[in-house]
Amino acid sequence: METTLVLIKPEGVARGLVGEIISRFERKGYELVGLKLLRLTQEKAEELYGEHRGKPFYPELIGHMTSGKVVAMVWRGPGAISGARKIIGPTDPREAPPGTIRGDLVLEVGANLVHGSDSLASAQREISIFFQKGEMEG
Ligand code: DAT
Ligand code: MG
Repeated sequence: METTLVLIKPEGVARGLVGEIISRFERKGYELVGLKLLRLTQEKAEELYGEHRGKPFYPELIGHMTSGKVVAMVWRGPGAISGARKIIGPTDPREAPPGTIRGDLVLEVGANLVHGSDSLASAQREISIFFQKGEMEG
């Protein structure tokens, strides 16, 4: 069964939206198989967002991701990778339709609340940044 990494960014924890965000994936029916509250090190933030190194927003992105606690989750279910991205919505909140997390709860692209893996390869890579096999249930 497909699994994907979803990360609640620091502003999500600071705004008290952890429950709101988790409940959207639960209501869809995905199974929560890994869950951690942690503060990202510079190294882990750079590992997660390596594909964006060199882009103008990269320093701000890394600074933001290391600015407070995040919640790392692994969700499992049929089509979980693309399904989670649909629940999250497009990167730019101005493009994100109502009903998506970013459409309902976000104004700024630089504080768009949630990260979700975008492919099978990135899901596997990103899950392994945060979780060892034995830490995921079932
Ligand atoms: P996504 O998070 O939808 O996968 P992405 O991988 O293209 O989007 O970018 C990673 C994060 O970088 C994104 O969630 C927020 C930040 N970001 C992307 N484009 C940006 C921009 N033009 N200005 C500021 N931050 C940006
Ligand atoms: Mg991305």
